[in-house]
Amino acid sequence: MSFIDDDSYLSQDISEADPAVARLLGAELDRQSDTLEMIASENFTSQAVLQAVGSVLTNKYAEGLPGKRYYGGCEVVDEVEQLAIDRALELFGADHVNVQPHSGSTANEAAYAATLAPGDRVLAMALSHGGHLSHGLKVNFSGKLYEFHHYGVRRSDQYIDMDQVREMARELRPALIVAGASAYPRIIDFPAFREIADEVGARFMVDMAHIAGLVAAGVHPTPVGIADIVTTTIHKTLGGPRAGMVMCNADLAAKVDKAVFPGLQGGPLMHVIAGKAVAFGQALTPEFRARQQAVVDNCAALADELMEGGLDLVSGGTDNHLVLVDLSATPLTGQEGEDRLDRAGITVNKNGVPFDERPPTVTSGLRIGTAALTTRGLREPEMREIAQVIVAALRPEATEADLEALRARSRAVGDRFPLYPRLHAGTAV
Ligand code: DSN
Repeated sequence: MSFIDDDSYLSQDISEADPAVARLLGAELDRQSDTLEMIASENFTSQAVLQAVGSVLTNKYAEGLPGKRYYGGCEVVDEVEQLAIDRALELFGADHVNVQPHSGSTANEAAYAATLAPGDRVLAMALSHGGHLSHGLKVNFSGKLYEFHHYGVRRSDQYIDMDQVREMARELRPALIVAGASAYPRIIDFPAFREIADEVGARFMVDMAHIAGLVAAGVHPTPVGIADIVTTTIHKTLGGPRAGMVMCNADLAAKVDKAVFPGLQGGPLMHVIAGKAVAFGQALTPEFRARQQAVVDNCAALADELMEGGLDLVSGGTDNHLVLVDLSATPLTGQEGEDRLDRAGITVNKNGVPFDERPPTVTSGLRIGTAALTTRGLREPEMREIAQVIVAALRPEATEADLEALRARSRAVGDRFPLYPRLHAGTAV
């Protein structure tokens, strides 16, 4: 039997092996194509990354690091991981990187393990002001293992309150200060954080997950070389596979590597590390840098048009890839806003706004990002049109029929920018 006639367990196409899952994969491809994806932490990764992540590297155990593994047969995956490491270092200019963390949370866990002892004091941004659950939320491992305290944004302009950061740092003398956010639309002043950390003798960590692509392209100041340790995901603005990594100064290298393995993880996901290598290679190109600039320009155009339409934005605008719409002055909650935009063909998430009086399950805000649609090819004219759709959908008097018409309008915008045409045609592996 020739290979191509082989219909054994190992060679069956998913459409034969598991029609139920195959149908769902097709349905999700259609959903992503037929709607406008504006969740600020999402992106479309390249077909090349999808191929790497769907490769035979998923079969391989490779506990350890390149050249120092606990398994045989690692000569190929050693080269893969070394490529990912070399490209990450070229992209961000760090002393050291560990590319094995499975996620952003694991990367943060490793960074804490490398810099803290259980019970140590940490100062980080409050989740309710735009931080992240792995920055010390009580029900998260971070909040259980370490003594987190939280700073926030000023009521007056909703920018990070650096005076509060300094006062809290002086009073609490934390072992670590963390900067980084999942819902903050402004540039973070890393040198100002560093100065405070130095004054109180704290280590300084940055979780740049949301802005990593902007940092790689030089359209947001880099924390690398300023912070002792920098964590990120790979799949947000950076546009790679769903995963994380940790970069650090040379003095923390061994601690970071040990924290990741054997501290937190067993075998690294070599197929995902191959996807990281591909994504970093793509991020080193001038095309990627131009696209990251477009992400920011698109977001500025979106913000401008949303405000023109009468919506309030947290901090009055944006410097990066996301805006936070504050619905407090409208009759709508964040949940209702999310539902309405969903019906209008635009996918976003409800999000708390600073000093929100509604619970996190409802919220008074919407987080809207431009990374995914920019990758898909949309530019400022489309962003302005989408902002008009958003404004119309959030009008209190908008009816079901209006939302239906807006959905058709969103679909028409998206249809001008086909997503993964080769996957739709079934010609890609
Ligand atoms: N869940 C991510 C986000 O949406 O920002 C952060 O991990």
